[in-house]
Amino acid sequence: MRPVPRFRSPLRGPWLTSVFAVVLLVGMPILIITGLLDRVAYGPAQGLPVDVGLLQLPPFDWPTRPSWLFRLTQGVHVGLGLVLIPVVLAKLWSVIPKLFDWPPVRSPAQALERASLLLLVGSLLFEIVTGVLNIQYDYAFGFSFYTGHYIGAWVFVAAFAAHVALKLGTMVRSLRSRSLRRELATPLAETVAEPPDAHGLVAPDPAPPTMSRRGALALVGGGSALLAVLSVGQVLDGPLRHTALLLPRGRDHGDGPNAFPVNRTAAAAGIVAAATGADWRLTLPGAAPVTLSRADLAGLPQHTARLPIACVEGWSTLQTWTGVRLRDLAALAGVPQPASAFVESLEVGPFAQGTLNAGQVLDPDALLALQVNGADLSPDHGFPARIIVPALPGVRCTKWVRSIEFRET
Ligand SMILES: Nc1nc2c(c(=O)[nH]1)N[C@H]1C(S)=C(S)[C@@H](COP(=O)(O)O)O[C@H]1N2
Ligand SMILES: [Mo]
Repeated sequence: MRPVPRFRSPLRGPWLTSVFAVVLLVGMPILIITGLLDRVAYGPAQGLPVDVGLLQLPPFDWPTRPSWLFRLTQGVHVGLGLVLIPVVLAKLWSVIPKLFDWPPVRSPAQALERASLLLLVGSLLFEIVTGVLNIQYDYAFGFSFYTGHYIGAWVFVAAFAAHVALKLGTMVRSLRSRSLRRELATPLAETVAEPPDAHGLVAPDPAPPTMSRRGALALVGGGSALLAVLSVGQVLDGPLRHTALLLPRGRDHGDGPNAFPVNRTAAAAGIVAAATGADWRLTLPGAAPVTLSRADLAGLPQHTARLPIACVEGWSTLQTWTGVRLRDLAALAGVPQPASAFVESLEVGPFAQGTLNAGQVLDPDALLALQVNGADLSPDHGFPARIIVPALPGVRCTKWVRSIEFRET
């Protein structure tokens, strides 16, 4: 392949590209698997707006144990996704001459390789942009984040698998061409270009180095470390939350029992005080519908559990919730062994309803919570009552609950 004279960095070459590649080869499968698991956690019952056809995952019931399961898969997915961004950008920089490969098509095989690269880079940038915008709350795109990010992920998985199959041998050979330990000991003054390569990555007339290879690796690693430090606070509670500079909801939430992140405030959800006052009733629809006031609920046996809320945006928090067990409500409604429960909120909109599977209803810590940390729920956290279930994605922990229908089939 003809090298492109325009790109003259003496650092560019198959070895450096392969170092970034091997990091991505380890990181991407973890990112993909945690992403798909999160999708399963949302569940087929979540009623995704678009039918994804063959890309539907085999539905299995997301478990309720360990209670931190979703907190882990979601935290790893968002955290690792952020940390890998500098590596992705560095790897793209390292292969930039390939984008200017000329003539663009020389053989059917090479055309196929270029097309797969276009899909690979395109889908990866799409996943990064939609993912980052989602955790920053900016649902700026005109399509559903869940569907877009999911379909983009499958395009990426296919292109990534093809790319690994085509390049694995080259990567291993290139990694063996130099010693990492020696590179880490090589200062700027002794930095020279890699020998000319068959891929056209190495500049034919390299410019003098302005940075050593170890400097370049430190720059990329430092970028990743900085992203890690700025976002880890959102998944940890306590004072570290103040360091979550990248996350708009990750930081300060005042004092008191209800001082933890709010996804959407009561005002933003259109919940008016009149609807949650003395006239509020919980309805359990069925053959003989049951209606309960908040005082009725408070008079039932109460159970307390320490459970996380983990949001798809990446933040999470562990709190102590008190309320009525969902399985007690199911028994009250005359459906002691429900196959599912359909929950509706006072709110109108995309978060207004959700379905729980049998395990999520029957878990002894699955609650219709009335209190958190010993105080009544605040309006923003779902007063008069909200769903909280171990390992259930935050988005399904419906606030301002109006009715729960326990279903036999
Ligand atoms: N009715 C309703 N319930 C809701 C939401 C909502 O917008 N409306 N947001 C969900 C999301 S995405 C999350 S992460 C949790 C957050 O709960 P919190 O705001 O009490 O922390 O509530 C969930 N329950
Ligand atoms: Mo969320």
